[in-house]
Amino acid sequence: MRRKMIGSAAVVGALVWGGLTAPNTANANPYPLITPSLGTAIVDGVANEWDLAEDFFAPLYRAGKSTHPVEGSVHLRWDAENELLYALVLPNPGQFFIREGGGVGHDDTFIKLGHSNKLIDADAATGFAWIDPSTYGIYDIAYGWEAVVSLEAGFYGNLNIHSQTFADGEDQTAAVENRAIEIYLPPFTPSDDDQDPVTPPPQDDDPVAVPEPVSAGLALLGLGGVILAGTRRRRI
Ligand SMILES: [Ca+2]
Repeated sequence: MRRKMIGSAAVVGALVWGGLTAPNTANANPYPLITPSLGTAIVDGVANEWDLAEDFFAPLYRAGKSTHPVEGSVHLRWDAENELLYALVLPNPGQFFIREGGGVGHDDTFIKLGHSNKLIDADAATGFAWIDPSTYGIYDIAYGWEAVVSLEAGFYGNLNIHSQTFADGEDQTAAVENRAIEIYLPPFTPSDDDQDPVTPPPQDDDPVAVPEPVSAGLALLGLGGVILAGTRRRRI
């Protein structure tokens, strides 16, 4: 019986200990593999602020099919505080995107949720910029593009990024896999540096003094107790 009680106490102790020391998972990211880099960018058609490896998010496939050739890459940064998603979309090295011409229009270059909720396309007056635009035969071309869109934090299962590229001698659709990939945009959580410091209560440098009369009174009470105890002891 005692062994059992000891065992139970040990289990309870372990639970308490575990509860006190378990990592705090309340703010843990549930989707780390589909979360873009955190940060911002400048949508100006110059991509030198991007880290292509660190910010890589997904490939672009011909016709949006992962069994087809890769035609480019999507790089993303998430500004959680302002709920802005920045994108850098690039063709393969040596290739280019078609801005317009040959049946391709500016509305063929876009970021959508699903097929109909367009967040931005190349016609946008702000929040979109081509990289190194020029011409090639009948085409207006560019070597990539930057864009920024406003999105609420959360999980999306249908991010659709699309551009037209030129490969194997003709224009090709380049899109994320199945034109719908998952992405998680974590909510903004202020870092410790952003929080207001806790102001400690004012401290009085002078030590707290015990008033003299009280101290004297306590001493007299103590002396009285000693005398009383001695008196009782003599009577026994
Ligand atoms: Ca830029």
